[in-house]
Amino acid sequence: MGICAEQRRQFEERGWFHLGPVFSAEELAELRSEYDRALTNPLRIGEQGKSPFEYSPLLHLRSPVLLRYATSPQLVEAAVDLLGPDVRLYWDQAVSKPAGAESDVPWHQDNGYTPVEPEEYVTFTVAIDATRVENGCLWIQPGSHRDGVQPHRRTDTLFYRGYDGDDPGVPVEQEEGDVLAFSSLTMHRSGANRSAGPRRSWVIQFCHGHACNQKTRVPFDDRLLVARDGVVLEEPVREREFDWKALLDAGQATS
Ligand SMILES: O=C(O)CCC(=O)C(=O)O
Repeated sequence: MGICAEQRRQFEERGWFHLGPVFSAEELAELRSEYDRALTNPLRIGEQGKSPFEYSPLLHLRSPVLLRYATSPQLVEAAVDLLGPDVRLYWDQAVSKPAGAESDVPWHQDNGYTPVEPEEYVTFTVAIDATRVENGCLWIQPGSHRDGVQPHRRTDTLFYRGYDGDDPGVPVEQEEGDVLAFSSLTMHRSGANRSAGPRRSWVIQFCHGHACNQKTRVPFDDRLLVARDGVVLEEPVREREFDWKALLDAGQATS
């Protein structure tokens, strides 16, 4: 399906766009129930004195159903349009804010964690529930992707902080099933869930096929190649074992 000219313009100018509801109602129902199943035993991440939200990395390794959705042509074709003909599934993670979860995800750029080269990759956030300001939707600083990677530091949670200024950004609400696409350089955060219902999101990231770790120069050929020469692969391949346990042991539990 890919992206249209207006979506590309928004990506380039503001750093994000709505890809739209790419899954049918039946698909979304299957995805939601599999997400809930995969999210048993999540990490609980909370700022000091605030109630936590739930976090779980790499659902696609735990569920063949979620692997199928994460590598679906609807997402991969859009990633090819944004990144080029060779694309890898770089990472995925669940961020689930149950009713009353008070903790924020602080301002950050996704490339403020592991330094990826090329620096711009893409994040797709699937809204499993509609997101609103009240239930902790994403907030974005428009155009921040044009300022390059900012220094980030660890917070007292697993998440990093890359901005301390007073730019409030703009809320970016999503309808149920909407997929929000944004740059790995776009500064974003999310707030508390003050509603009575859950706010579940599934974050899926794609990088260039030839991407590597900017510091170590090690290529990300341990991540699934999902498109080659612009063609979505029916059977994604990885050239090298993905030792995700070592990453998690080293404290890299977020993208
Ligand atoms: O879904 C959220 O609340 C924030 C997720 C996020 O910022 C991220 O995964 O990088």
